[in-house]
Amino acid sequence: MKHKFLILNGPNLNLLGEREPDQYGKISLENLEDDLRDAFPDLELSFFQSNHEGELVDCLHQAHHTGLRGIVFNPGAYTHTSVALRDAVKAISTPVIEVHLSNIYSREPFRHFSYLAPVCVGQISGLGTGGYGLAIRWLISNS
Ligand code: CA2
Repeated sequence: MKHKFLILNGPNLNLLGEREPDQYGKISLENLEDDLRDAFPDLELSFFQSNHEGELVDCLHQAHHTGLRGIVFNPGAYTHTSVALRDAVKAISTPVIEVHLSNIYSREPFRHFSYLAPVCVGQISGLGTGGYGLAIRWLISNS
């Protein structure tokens, strides 16, 4: 049976590749998803992106019931604002890795704080789209 993982992306990440390439790279979210499917053919990867906080909360709750081995989550700007997403991650037993394309610690001070980091198993920040694959590799070996 294939191990299942969820790749979850928050607000504005649907714009990936279309704007701000210097900050977030040139690859679209669709191409990133295709690249991950190609890189991990033995896994069952599911993908979800939403610009709505409640939909992300719902998705985390559902993940808890679908036998996932792990979740790779880029919460976008909700990283710095959302107690609701922190509570949702804390409420599920599925391990979650927080991923950021940019190095949030080299940017504006308001991005240096993450509500989610303390309830995630770890955080990858600043390695571009490569961070998603690294997070999956860690989850394969450790979850
Ligand atoms: O570096 C990251 O991955 C972020 O999670 C991206 C968020 C930002 O608010 C976080 O502080 C760090 C912003 C996502 C915006 O995505 C865009 C992608 C392409 C073009 C415009 C926005």
